[in-house]
Amino acid sequence: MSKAPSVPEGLGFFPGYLDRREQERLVETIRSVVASAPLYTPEMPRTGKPMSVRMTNCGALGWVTDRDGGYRYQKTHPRTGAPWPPIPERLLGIWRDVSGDEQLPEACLVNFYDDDARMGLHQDKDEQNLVAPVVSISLGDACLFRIGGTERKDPTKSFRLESGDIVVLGGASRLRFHGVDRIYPSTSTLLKNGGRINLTLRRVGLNT
Ligand code: MD3
Ligand code: FE
Repeated sequence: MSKAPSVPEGLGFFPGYLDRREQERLVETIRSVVASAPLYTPEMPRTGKPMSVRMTNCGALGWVTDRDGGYRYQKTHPRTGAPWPPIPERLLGIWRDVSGDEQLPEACLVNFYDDDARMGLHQDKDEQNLVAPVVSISLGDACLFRIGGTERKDPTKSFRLESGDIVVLGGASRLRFHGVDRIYPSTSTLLKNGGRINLTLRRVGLNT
């Protein structure tokens, strides 16, 4: 006898990993990142269509996209030209605790979703390193997260991600298509003005 696993292979789902106090501390930490590296509106490659999610980064490298340059990692903020601020020690600690990876992340993408923002189904493959896991931290309002297979047409499963949840995408899940279908407004009191923050910690370069 065998049955299909209820969580896709290679996906570590840790609901409620961060308690309220730790979530509040992280929000303060992210506020200081955003104070030096402001959220901005990224553009889709080629069309220049604005994304609904606003973004910034911390770490040696940050993920950016615009009409002319497309998806890429770079060392500086696309609006201010300044280097990204360092990844706060608190986030490195979470990475050490959950990633199972020996090396530290080089990039932390900060996604901010307002009530109407969403993220279409996509694969994360702009990293040279597609072996290291990605660690995702959710803060603020809940969302409906969807994850499929390695082909766009593969069947998908949906999960509600709540504030304080951590997802580790490794192994067979690292190249799965995934996206955020919707935000559930006013489902958390963590962010005074509402919305959802997602942090993704990543290794970008090859392991040395
Ligand atoms: C599955 N962010 O930034 S996090 C992204 O909630 C991104 O903001 C979403 O997709 C968000 O690229 C989803 C969960 C996540 C992150 C990376 C993945 C799922 C993943 C990489 C591979 C497979
Ligand atoms: Fe992604």
